[in-house]
Amino acid sequence: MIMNHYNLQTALAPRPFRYYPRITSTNDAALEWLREGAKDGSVVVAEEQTEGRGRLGRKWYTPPGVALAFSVILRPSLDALPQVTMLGGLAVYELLEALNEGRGEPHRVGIKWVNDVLLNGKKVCGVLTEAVWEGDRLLGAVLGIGVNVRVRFEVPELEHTATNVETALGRTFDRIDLLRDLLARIEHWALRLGSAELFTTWRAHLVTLGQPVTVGSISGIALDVDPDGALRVQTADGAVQRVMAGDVA
Ligand code: BT5
Repeated sequence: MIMNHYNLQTALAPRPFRYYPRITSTNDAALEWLREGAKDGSVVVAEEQTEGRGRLGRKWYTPPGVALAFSVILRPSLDALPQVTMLGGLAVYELLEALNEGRGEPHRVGIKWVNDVLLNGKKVCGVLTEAVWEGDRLLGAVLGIGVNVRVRFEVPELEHTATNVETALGRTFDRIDLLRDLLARIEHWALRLGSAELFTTWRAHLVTLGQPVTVGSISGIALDVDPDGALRVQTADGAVQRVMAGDVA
């Protein structure tokens, strides 16, 4: 179903939300709204992003009508901030697991440290958290989530690494239904931000642990994650290094 203000209203009420048929990035609009005083749980949704972004200035591809691109405004405590990204990946993980429950075809869903959700080993979702500060006070955080529902990847750099929900699960989905279910899961975990339960559940679904990894200049075995999200990597000399951010290759 094409998104419009009316059918989103039906699915998202009573949350405050803003809908854009086309926008640079839903995180841009959400960051602005957060500074204007948006309530915790407010949502920005777009049909298309012209400058969707990932981490470190990378691009996130969001063509019109085939993806979910949205941002949720949260007001976590400072201690809970690292869990906002975990929350996003976990909510998408649970949604994808639930979609195939009771159906024959097994599929593998997993979270790749730190922010990718994989279906059958390929990236189906990315999560980008951006925090807003006033001096050293945390005003809030924007949890941006992109899910490929039926996005096609003809571009060479993505065709082997990315997938979409419909291809991987072999059936079609209504994006508005998916968004409604996902927001319910996000709210469930948002109430538990800062809890050991959120961390241990996220950790349990990480496909990265026990695997050989290279993160920046560090190579070794991914041993574990710390509650602040850092990855512990054991290098060949036996030393264990904590990595806060980066890409696992
Ligand atoms: C991410 O960054 O994975 C975070 C993506 C967050 C997107 C959401 S959409 C709503 C909100 N508004 C935004 O502007 N952003 C958020 P990172 O780990 O840096 O991965 C980026 C890399 O993923 C790119 O360099 C590509 O290689 C790859 N990529 C780009 N678009 C993709 C897509 N649609 N599906 C899978 N991989 C993609």
